[in-house]
Amino acid sequence: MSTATPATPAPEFDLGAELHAPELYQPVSDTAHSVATFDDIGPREIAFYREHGYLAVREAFTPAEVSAALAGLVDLIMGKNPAFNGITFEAAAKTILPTLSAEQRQDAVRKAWHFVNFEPRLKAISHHAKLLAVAKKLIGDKEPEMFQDMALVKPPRLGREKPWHQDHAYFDYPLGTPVLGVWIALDAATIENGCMQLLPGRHREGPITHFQRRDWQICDNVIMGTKSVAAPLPPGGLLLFDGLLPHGTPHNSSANRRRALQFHYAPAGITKTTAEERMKHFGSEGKNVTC
Ligand SMILES: O=C(O)CCC(=O)C(=O)O
Repeated sequence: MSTATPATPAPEFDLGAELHAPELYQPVSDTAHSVATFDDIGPREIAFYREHGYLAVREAFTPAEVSAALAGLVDLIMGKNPAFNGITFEAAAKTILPTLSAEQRQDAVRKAWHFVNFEPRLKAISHHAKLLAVAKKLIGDKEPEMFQDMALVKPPRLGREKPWHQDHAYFDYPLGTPVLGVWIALDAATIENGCMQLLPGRHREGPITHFQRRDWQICDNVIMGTKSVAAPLPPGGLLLFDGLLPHGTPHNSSANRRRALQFHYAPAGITKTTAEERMKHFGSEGKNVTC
């Protein structure tokens, strides 16, 4: 694994926001199953993905591809494309944003959204031929269509948790649509800086009720005490995961950056359903459950 990327020293932030209970992220193992490259994904790996709901690829992209994607992301964050306004900052940094230098603002960003049409270097990685070929296999040999692009930045010390959830709970696609999440590490992702944690195999249990708490999430009580698998990755490594796989990432408690890209793919041409229909499966209304 390559060295972690430390941040420029930034002011102390008031984290104020609810920090999660440490017991929510207790990986029993940091050995998410992985292969070295896209070329190593054959029928056995596809079968592993179907059974466990994920597969990691340690060296999916070359250092040059990672550098290009990172440079594209940093340019967007630094405001080099004035037409792009898809940056969201960490809530805890909002009040002091005007006092931060451009470099320090980089370490206050939480998310960048909908950027592929503004930044060719990010479009290139999201449409990488080997990635699309694997995506096609994982969604049932259908042409993949990317329907969501985001960068998840999780700044040092400041980057908040992304509570446990199933991505399908956010998407108005009919249940049964094969949704593939692709999470790409641009920095070394470690347990300390908030790499992905997963509940392997639990995608096969179907939708789990979500609640609006720290986020749109699975109830903490459902997760508390459950052993997870962590998926640390080197820069250029990626995680492929099923849209129904419960996953989450803890607060970045380290001094290192954890910048990642996340893309979602589904078969091209799927007709979307409605939010009401989604909530029948993922919402709590009428289900006699509390959180
Ligand atoms: O990168 C992260 O911290 C979490 C990403 C994630 O699970 C999501 O946005 O759905």
